[in-house]
Amino acid sequence: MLFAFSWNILFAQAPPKPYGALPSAAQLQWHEMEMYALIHFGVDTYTDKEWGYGDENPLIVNPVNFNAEKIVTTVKSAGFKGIIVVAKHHDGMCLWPTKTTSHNISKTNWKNGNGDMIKDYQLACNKLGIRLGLYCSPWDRNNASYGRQEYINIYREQLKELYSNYGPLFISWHDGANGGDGYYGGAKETRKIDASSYYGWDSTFALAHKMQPSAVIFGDIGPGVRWVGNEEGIAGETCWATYTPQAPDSTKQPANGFSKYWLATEGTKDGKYWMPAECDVPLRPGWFYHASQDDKVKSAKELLDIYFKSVGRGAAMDIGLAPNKEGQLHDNDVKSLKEFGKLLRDIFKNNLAKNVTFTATNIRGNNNKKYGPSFLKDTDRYSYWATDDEVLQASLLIDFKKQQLFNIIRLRENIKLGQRIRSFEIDAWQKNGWQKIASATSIGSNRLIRLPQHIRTSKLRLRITEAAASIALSEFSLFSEPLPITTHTTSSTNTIVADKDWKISTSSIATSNYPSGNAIDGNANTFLSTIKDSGSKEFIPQHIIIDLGKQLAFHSFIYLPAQNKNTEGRITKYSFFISNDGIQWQQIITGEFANIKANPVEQLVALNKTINARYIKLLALEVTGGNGITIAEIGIRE
Ligand code: FUL
Repeated sequence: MLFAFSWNILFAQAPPKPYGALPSAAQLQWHEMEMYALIHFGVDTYTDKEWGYGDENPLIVNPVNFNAEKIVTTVKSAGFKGIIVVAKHHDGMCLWPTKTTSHNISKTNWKNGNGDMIKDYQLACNKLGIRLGLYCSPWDRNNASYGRQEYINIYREQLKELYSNYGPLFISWHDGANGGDGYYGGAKETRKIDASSYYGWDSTFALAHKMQPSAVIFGDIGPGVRWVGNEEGIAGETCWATYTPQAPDSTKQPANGFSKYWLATEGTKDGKYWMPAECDVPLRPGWFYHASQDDKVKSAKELLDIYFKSVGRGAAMDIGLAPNKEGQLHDNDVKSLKEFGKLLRDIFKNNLAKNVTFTATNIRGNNNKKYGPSFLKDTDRYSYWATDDEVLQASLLIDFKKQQLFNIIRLRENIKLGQRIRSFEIDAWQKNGWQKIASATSIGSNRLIRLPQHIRTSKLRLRITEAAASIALSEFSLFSEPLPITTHTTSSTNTIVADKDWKISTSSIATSNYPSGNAIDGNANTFLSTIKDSGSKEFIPQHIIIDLGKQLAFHSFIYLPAQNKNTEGRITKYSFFISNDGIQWQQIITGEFANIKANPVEQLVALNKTINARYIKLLALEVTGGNGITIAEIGIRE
């Protein structure tokens, strides 16, 4: 009898068994970072593009005032714990003196061809205590062997150079854009690859794991960290740290650029792998520097909003930074980043629940010392309040003994034991009764509740309403935002020179719900669409013509695709024409709206001279998918 009794107590006090997929040591460290920056610089910085074709002369690159330490210092002041440097983008130019291709930094005049930008960043990071990660684009529009096995060997050699000379890295970043037209050593052709099999990702991942064990691997399919599925920096309201990637074609293997990436926004409840989300979003509309976007830098408040929707949902926030032609961050960017850092420090410096007493409805094995709720107050992410194995619902009461004002609640699970909690609710004591003030689902490594307004209360209650296994919560803290709460506004598109007299006509008829007038109404939320449910699925080039009413002078034109979740119908290749009679047309430019699938921001095309014309025509040659085009706005700029 005595034996059975003590056995019971002992058993009840053993730590909870981990549940489901679990994080690795590298993933745990990554979770603790929460925020980092992604630095894009290269030939595109000088050509004003988002994707280089691969034929750029490296001599155009000359960042005379580049100072890695200065950039990393700014990054640090914003509260970021790491940077990822784009070592090679799709244009193929390597920012380190690689042996794998002559298309690299040594062919520039920067530091007389002796520079190594990645080394500079590595040294600056070491000095300032910031972690380094690298992004080496799998798609290479410069390399002659792209599309063949030979290129995969070159790509792996490039990774080997990076892994052996610039580590230890915290992340190896692999994006999903691949295949398409490019220079390819002068072939200038379109090369389609089978994204499911071409890259042989398993072998590349094995290489990364072996050479950089401290690094997580990022991609559409992880395996360490998944792309959240958009470039707005926003995770799902529900965002599970576990995920099971799926291929769009179930007979094939999912791969980077070949997955149902939209499922990654929420992740998979009880998914096969621990594969938390990273939310990447550029500080400006584009990833590379464009002087035309100097006044479109996201403000500190906008960054804060993104923080709540990424870090606040258990994901990481990855903000894109774009040094300019001199190799420096623009003053507007620096200002915004510094303000954001200050805002965060001010908000989170004082945990208002630090000195309160929590009362829990259940404590594992009744052992307050080992599993009691006082562990919710320390900053250790792995000390925790736990319930008995069979207790999947429990509440915590907080009595402030006075009125307390706050608007932010932070919860964390001890993720070493997996993601266990499924849903919870929070009540505040208001005029002699409980009133529900929040409810949510996933917690995982971090969950921030930002109430729509500050609340004053003397008692608070957390109710865990569903859990897959006993509760293992590591934090419950409260904060008060010093500023009035602002709602998120997306960076505004400049007003375009639209006029009542403008007339629009399309070669393919716009659908009745999305009429052509929407493309010139100055409202980014309405759009024209020629996508049809019936008829051929194939896209046939089509155009739209705008009669400006009279001859106007302009220097550039803009195109904004529909701002909805449907990625179809965004124009990727175009030609732009002008006319004065609507009959005889002159082609002014032909080009690419790069990265528009992942990042559907306003595209500004400089025409490099003053154009005088009454009619403009945009011919869509290729789209992201679907049999038509969408246009939220089209217009000209003086
Ligand atoms: C994408 C690329 O295509 C973009 O140009 C950018 O680098 C973004 C971060 O990743 O896949």
